[in-house]
This record gives sequence, structure tokens and C-alpha cells, in this order.
Amino acid sequence: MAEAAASKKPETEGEELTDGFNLIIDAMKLNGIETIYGVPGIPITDFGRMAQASGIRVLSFRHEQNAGYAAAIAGFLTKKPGICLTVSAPGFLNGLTALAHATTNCFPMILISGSSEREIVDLQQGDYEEMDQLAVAKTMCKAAYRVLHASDIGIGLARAIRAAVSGRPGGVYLDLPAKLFGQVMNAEKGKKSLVKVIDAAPAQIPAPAAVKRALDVLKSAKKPLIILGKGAAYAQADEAIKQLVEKSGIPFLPMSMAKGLLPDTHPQCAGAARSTVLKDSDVVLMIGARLNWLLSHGKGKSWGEAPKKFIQVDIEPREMDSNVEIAAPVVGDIGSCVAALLEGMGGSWTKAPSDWTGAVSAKREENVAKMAPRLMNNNSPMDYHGALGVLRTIVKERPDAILVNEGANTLDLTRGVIDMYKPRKRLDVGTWGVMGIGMGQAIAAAVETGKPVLCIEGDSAFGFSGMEVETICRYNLPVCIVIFNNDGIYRGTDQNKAGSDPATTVFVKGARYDKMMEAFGGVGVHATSPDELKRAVNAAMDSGKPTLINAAIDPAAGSESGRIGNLNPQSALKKK
Ligand code: OXT
Ligand code: ADP
Ligand code: MG
Repeated sequence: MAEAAASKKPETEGEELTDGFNLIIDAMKLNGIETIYGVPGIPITDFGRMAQASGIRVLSFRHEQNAGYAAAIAGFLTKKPGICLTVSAPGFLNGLTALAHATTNCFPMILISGSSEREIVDLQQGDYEEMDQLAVAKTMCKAAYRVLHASDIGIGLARAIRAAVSGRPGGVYLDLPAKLFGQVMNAEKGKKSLVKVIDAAPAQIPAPAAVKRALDVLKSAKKPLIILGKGAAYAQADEAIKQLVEKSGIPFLPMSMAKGLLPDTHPQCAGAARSTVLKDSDVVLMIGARLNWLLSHGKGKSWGEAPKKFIQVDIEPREMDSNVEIAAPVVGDIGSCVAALLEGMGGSWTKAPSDWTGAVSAKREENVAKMAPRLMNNNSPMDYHGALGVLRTIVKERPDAILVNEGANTLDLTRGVIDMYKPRKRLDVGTWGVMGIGMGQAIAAAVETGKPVLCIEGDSAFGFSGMEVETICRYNLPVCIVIFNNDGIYRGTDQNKAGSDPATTVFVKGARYDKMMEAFGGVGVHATSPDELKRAVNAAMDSGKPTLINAAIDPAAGSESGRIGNLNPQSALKKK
């Protein structure tokens, strides 16, 4: 039935007709949308079938949240809105977390949801999966639209695309009531109603005065620092950013998902001297990074006593002065801003003072040397460093692979230990530190880039999206999942002193996640030492077969909340 609808549009009395189903598909194709991530059901089941029949790749997930995280990261990787398709009310709500996450992280995404009939919803008469979805979505995203007439489908999708990718990218909601899909109209008129979005994210050129001000501040610096955020990775201005960094000679600190924009092994990389550069720098040039909690809001102990001046390059004017005074705001898209800064620097820019760059290098070498022996242990059960030591080499040997990473200790230690070599190869929990992104990101990374994916997952983190291993097997994606299994959240050693229930942070001891993969025809491996882990990961990356490696980590190895234990509130009344 779906195939017939896709290939042959309904016809009455000689007039060629089209309908909502076909118009949505045609509008998507006109705008280069090639992939949809979603979960089928009423009222979008046939739409999914028809989209697939028309050549759009439609990936069916086991839960909308994971489809949503896939769409969000597809947006980050491609600069085009990732599309997530859900059913009404509960499906929509399942997708909503990812939509909010996309907005928070500045990733372009469109959540398209079928919805129930307006007349019944608005009178609250109890329709199937009744909910005023538009009202709910509005507070969670950058923009939210509803299309009621087939003739508005073209405009509705165009608005959604433009809202998602222009200016600061973000999540957009598009509400499509069930009746819309079947609405019929004249095919010619329908075709004319479609809109191809021209220049969806127009360049935003910074004001020359702002560029000059920024360069004046930068020139005055004795201890300059560049912070690269995931906005810089998103912008795909890789070569210009490299030139700016190298021409200026300034140490750069990559935020987590900006690692690899320049290699972590670059002589100017200050990732391994983080505390030193934050504390001691006097001028900080931020490119596509926000002074939020991940940078201690630009103030306080981590930033030291010495006065600091910030230059901030960002597309969102309201980001300026959000936490501290910005001495030189440069508002525009990163490609245009960095090009303008480079031009303003001219041919004779004096490089950052060598006493400063030398001090940063010395600190970096010291920290790297301190870590090195810990990465070489072959202990069994493994600790994080022993396991990461071998994975670090594997990533070095396979710099095109995409690394997906979530957990607490698993996240923080992986970030520190594993060097990245190319842009947009590290995907993780982002601005919210959210667990559950793992399998969605892995699937989208494999689908959008065609590259192999290595997921390093805490056992708790994995549980949030673990059922999608079936999806990975079903689509036969080149994804290797390594679960750092320490029997729980942060550690597997907590005890409940008040009763027989397990403590709140612990899981089944010695769980065999590898068996889950085998259940769906993938490869499952139980690894108990770094050597075994290395062999299994290399085999998986060579074969491209869906693989899950249960890496047994010492349950006592982790610390509470990884590197952010300081954010846990403490009860003054807590009994010892
Ligand atoms: O300079 P100094 O001396 O300070 O040293 C720094 C670097 O210079 C140095 N360094 C290096 N040295 C040598 N060599 C190299 N290459 C090198 N690179 C760096 O190392 C130190 C540290 O560097 P780093 O990491 O850059 O610096 P720092 O200070 O840590 O940076 C600060 C931050 C804030 C930028 C950074 O820590 C950061 O990005 N943190 C992100 C943290 C985060 O987002 N965490 C996730 C959330 S935790 C918690 O909320 C969890 N939950 C609750 C929950 C969540 N999140 N979501 C949902 C939907 N529901 C519930 C749960 C359930 S985590 C969690 C599960 C946890 O259990 P798992 O089983 O999954 O995981 P395990 O813990 O493994 O058991
Ligand atoms: P990180 O977590 O890596 O520090 P954030 O998500 O906090 O990064 O910050 C990303 C910033 O990048 C946001 O303020 C966003 O407005 C900005 N941004 C995203 N894309 C662009 C772009 N193309 N040009 C300029 N700024 C951008
Ligand atoms: Mg754990």
C-alpha cells in the first residue's frame, strides 16, 4: 500500500493530485534531507514506509530518545538539521529530551511529530494519544511550528530548516496532525507550494571595528590563551582556525568535543595543562565556547587571581557578558570571524611570548609524563588507565574512527587519556552531561560519516540506550562498544547499611553485557585484561562487525561523579 502511494499519486477526473504524505517527502528531498531517525506508529507509520520507498534512508529505533540523540548529533556532524520522527504524545515526549539537548548544545535538529486531531485536543475530549504538543515543545526548543494545511507543508518545513541552522543552531519542533497526511490537493499547486531554502545559514560577517578591538586586546597579551569549543568544531572552519592558532603561536585549550580540531599532540595544545592556562593566562580568546559551568563561569578559583580579559567569537550576540565582562565581543559566524581576524593580523604578527608558551609546554610535558606509566599497566581486573592505555593507541592508529563517550569516570578519564587527531571525531555528553547519548550518537556517526565508531561507555551510561544494540545489528553498522563495567554508577562497591536492597549506585555484579550483543547476532567479548581488550577492539575495528566488549573494571576503581564530585551537594545533617 505504501509503495503504491509513493509511486503513484492519486488521480480523479483527470486532475493529478498529491497529498500530505507526498508533499512532506517532496519538500524534504527538495531540501536535501536524506536521512530520518525515528520510531514508527500511528499516525506516521505509512509516512515512514513511503519515505523509505522514495529513497530517503529511514532508520527505525527502539526508543525515540535515542533516535533524537542520533538526529541531534547528525546535525552537529553535517551542519544540516538532523530529523527525528515520532508518534504523538508519548513518542513525542520521548523525543523531547533530545530536542532540548540539541537546543542546549546548539545542534540543528528538527523533531517532526505526528499529533492528534486539533478539534478534539483543544476541547480535551480524549483523543488517541491526546496532547497539545506544540505548547509543550515551545519551551524546549528554538522554534515550534504546526502545519494544518497541505499547501503550507513547503513553508512549514522551510521555516523549520532555517530556524534550526541559522544564527545559533538549535532544535525545532514541527507538529503534523494526523489529518494533514491524507489531505489531498492539486499536484501542480502542491509542487509550486514547496520551498527550497536558499542559503539556510547566511554568513554573518563581524563588524570591522569589533575585529580591530579584538586584535588590539590580543596584542596587549603577555599570556594569551585560545579556547576552542564545540561551536568551532561545528563551524567546519578547520583550516582557518589552524592558521589562526599557528600564526598567533598562542596555546589552545580544546573543550571536550573540540578535541582534534587541531591534534591533541600539537605543540601548542594545552589540554594537558588545563589548570595552569586557565589560572595564569591574561587574555583569553574564546571561539565557539561558552563561559558556562564547564569553564567555571569564567571566574573563581580555577581562573586565578590575576585580572583577565576575554575576547569572544560567537554567532549569538546575547552570549556576550553572560557570565563575565567580555572586553572584545566579535559577533558573527566563526568562519567569517576567524578569516577577518587572520586578515587583520596581516603578515607580521608577533607570536605569543616564549616565556609563556615555554611554561605551558613544560607543564604539559610534566602532566603527560606523570600519566604515562599508569597507562601501561596490564592489571586484571583492569583499572581505567590500563584499559584506556590500549584504547589510546588504537585511536592513534585509527584517527578517522569516531569516538563516542559517556559515563562519569569513563567519560572524564577517556577525555583526558585519549588524544584526538581530527576534527569532529569525539562525540560525548555535551553541555548537560547527559547519559543516554551513546547508541544514538554511534548509529548516526556511522550512518552520516561511513566511518567506524568506537564507543567507550560506562556500564550505567550504556544502560540508558542499550536496547539500540539491536538497531546496530539490524543495520549492520561498524560500531564497537566497549563497556567499562565496574558494576555500577561511579563504583560498584557501595553498601546499603539499612536493609537487604542493594545500594542505590550498584548493579548486578559481574553482569555480562556482551551476551546482549550475541542475542542479536553481533559479536560479544568478555575482556578481563588490557591485552584481551586490545585484541578484541582491533578485531572489531578490522572486521567492522557490530561488537560489544564487556571490559571488566575493578569495581573500586572509580570516584564519585568522576571529575565533578565537587558539584554534589552535601547534607550537613548526614549521619556518618
Ligand atoms: O591541569 P590539571 O593538573 O588540572 O590536570 C587536568 C589536565 O591538565 C590533565 N590532562 C592530562 N594529563 C596528561 N595527559 C593528558 N593527555 C591530559 N589531558 C588532560 O588532566 C586533568 C583533567 O583534565 P580535564 O578533564 O580536561 O579537566 P577537568 O578539570 O576535569 O575539566 C573540568 C570539566 C568540567 C570541563 C570536565 O571535568 C568536564 O568536561 N566534565 C564533564 C563531566 C560530565 O559531564 N559528566 C557527566 C555527568 S556525571 C553524573 O551526572 C552522572 N549521572 C547522573 C545522570 C546523568 N548525567 N544524566 C541522566 C540522564 N541521568 C542521570 C549518571 C547516572 S554520571 C552517571 C553514570 C556514571 O556511571 P557509569 O557506569 O556510566 O560510569 P563510571 O563512573 O565509569 O562508573
Ligand atoms: P563547549 O561546550 O565546547 O564549550 P558550547 O556549546 O558551550 O561549547 O558553545 C558553543 C558556542 O558556539 C555557542 O555559544 C554557539 O552560539 C556558538 N556557535 C555555534 N555555531 C557557531 C558558528 N557557526 N559560528 C559562531 N558561533 C557558533
Ligand atoms: Mg560504572
